[in-house]
Amino acid sequence: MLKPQANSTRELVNLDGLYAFKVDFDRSGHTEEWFKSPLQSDLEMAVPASYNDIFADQAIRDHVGYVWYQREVRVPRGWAGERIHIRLDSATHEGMVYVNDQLVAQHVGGYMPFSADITDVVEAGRSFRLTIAVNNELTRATIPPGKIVVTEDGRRQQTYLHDFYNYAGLHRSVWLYSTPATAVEDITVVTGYDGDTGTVDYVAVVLGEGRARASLRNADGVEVATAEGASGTLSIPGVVLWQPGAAYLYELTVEVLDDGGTLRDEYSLPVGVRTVEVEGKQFLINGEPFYFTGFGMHEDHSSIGKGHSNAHMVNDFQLLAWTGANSFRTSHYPYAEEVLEYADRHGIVVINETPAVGLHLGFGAVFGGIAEKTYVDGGIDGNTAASHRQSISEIVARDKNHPSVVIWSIANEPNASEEGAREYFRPLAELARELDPSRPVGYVNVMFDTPDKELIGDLFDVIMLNRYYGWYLNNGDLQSAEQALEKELRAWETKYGKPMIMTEYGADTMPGLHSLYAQPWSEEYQAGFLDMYHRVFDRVDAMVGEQVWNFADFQTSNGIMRVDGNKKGVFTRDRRPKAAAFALRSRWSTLNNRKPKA
Ligand code: GCB
Repeated sequence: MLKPQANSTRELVNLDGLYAFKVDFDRSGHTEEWFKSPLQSDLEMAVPASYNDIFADQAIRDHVGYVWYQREVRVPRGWAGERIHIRLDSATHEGMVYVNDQLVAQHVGGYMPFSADITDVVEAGRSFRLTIAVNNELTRATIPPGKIVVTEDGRRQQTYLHDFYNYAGLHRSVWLYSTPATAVEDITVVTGYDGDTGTVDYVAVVLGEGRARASLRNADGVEVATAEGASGTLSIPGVVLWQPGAAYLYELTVEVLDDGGTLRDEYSLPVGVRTVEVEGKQFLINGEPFYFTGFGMHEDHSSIGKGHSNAHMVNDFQLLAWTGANSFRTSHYPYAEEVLEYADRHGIVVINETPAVGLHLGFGAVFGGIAEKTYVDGGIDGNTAASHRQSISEIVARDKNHPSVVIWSIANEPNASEEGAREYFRPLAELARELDPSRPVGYVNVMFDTPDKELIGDLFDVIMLNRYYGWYLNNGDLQSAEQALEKELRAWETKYGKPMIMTEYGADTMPGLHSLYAQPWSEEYQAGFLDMYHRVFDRVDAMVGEQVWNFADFQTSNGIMRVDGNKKGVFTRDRRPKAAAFALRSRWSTLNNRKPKA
C-alpha cells in the first residue's frame, strides 16, 4: 500500500484543518442521512486529533458510537482525466466516508489508512461535501477487542481490556490525491548484500498498460543502478548499509512508460539496504549482534490524545536520542507512517506491533469485571481471528518497506497458556511469515504465562517478555524481585534458546516524590528498579534488548490502579524527565548497540 505523494505525475492536497462536527448521541445519523446536508451543529473539530479531550463535555468524552465530521473540498481544476482518490490515514476505529450523498469507503481498524477511488463521483474544478462518520466501538469481533455494556438506566458504556484510553476520531491526516490511469499501484522491496555489493529486489504492481523500469539514486542524488521491468534486482557496488544509529537511504524510483516512451507514472520510495536475522540466541542486523535499548511508547499527548503532531513526534524522537535509546516498540498499535519514515531517516530500530492488545479475558478481573475464559465462542474466537488476520495483512502491506522495522509483533499479552492458544496463534504466525519472509515474527508475553505454562513461543522467532517483578509482584522488595526475575529469564533461555527482549519493565512514579528508602512511587525507586533489571539482563546471555515501560506517562481509562493515567513514564506526559531518565541516559549513551559485559 503506497502512501500518496506529489511528483511529476501525481498531485496531492492535504485536507487537515477544522471540520464541522456532530456527536450522534441517539444514533440517528445514518437513518436521518446527515451526510446529505450541512451538519446541524455549532461544534468544530480539528483534524488530526482525538475529539475526547477537546470539548469540556463529559457526554462527548464518554460517547459510544458515531461522531460526524464534515467539510467542503474543492477538486483542483487541473485534475480532469486523472484518477481521483480520497485517503484517510486512519479513522479510529471505523470510518465511513461520504462524497456528497454517496458512501465511497468503509473501513474497520483504527490505526490503518484506507482510500477510495472517487473519480466517478467528483469533477475537476468543482467542490463536493465530504462527510466522515467515525465510530469508536470495540467488540469481540474487533482488534483491539472490547465489549459494550448497557447500564440499568440505559447508558451504553465501552469496556476493554487494555491499559490506554480509548481515544477516537480522525487521528491522522486526510488527503485528496490524483494518479494517472496507468499507475504504480504497489512496490515491495527486500534488500541484502554480498561483500560490498548491495541488492534491492523490487516487485511493482502496475495498473494499466505500460513498460516499467526502476532506478536507484544514492543520498547525493547520483544514479547507482537501473533495471528494466516491473520486478528485478538492482545491484549497488560499494553499498552503504542502513545501520542502527547511522541511517543511509537510497531512493528507488519506479517509472511506467507507454509504447512511445512517454512517462505515464512514477513513484519514489526511500530504501535502506540492511538485513535482519535471528541466529541462535542472537538478533543480527547486517550480520552483527544488535542489542535493543529504548521504550514501549504510546501515541498520547494532552488535548490531542492520539492525534498525530509532527512537533510532538520530533520532540519525542529528540528525547529518545537524548536518552541514548536505539529503538522502540509501537505499543500497542501501528503508529502514524510519519513516525516510521522519521525512524528510517534517523536510524532508529522499530518493533512494529498490530493493535491486537487485550486478548486475555482473564484480565477482566484486573479491569473491574470478572475473569473469563479467553478462547471460547463469543470470546476471542473466529470473528476476532478474522480481524486479527486483517490487522496483520494491513500492517505488513503498509510498513513492509521500512528499513527501521525489524520485528513484527502480532499481539501484546494475549492469553498464551489457555487451551486454544496454539490453535488461535499458529495460523496467525504463519500468515505473518508468509506475507513477509524477510523479518522475524514475535508476540509479547504477559507475566502470568511463565515458561512452565506458556504454549506458543516455539511458533515465533524471538521471545518478547513484559515483566513487573518489583512492581505488581514483590512490590517494594527489589532483592526478591531480582532473584525471581533472573530465575524466570534463565528458564525461558533453557526452554527456547532464542533471543529474548524485555519489551516492558517499569514502575509507576510520581514526579517530585523522593525517598531515601526503597519506596514505590518515588523517583529513586523507579531508577533503582530499572538498575536491578539491567544487572540481571547483563548476566543472561539470551537477553538481546531492554525496552522500558513507558517512554512517557499516558492516559488510561478510569480505574482504581490509575491516578490520571499510567505513571510508568520515564518522562511525564508533558515530557519532563524523571530521575530514571538520567540513569538510562548514562547507561545507554555508552552502549553503542552492544550489550555490556556482566
Ligand atoms: C502491561 C501492558 C501495558 C500496561 C502495563 C502496565 O503489561 O502491556 O499496556 O500499561 O502493563 O503499566 O500495567
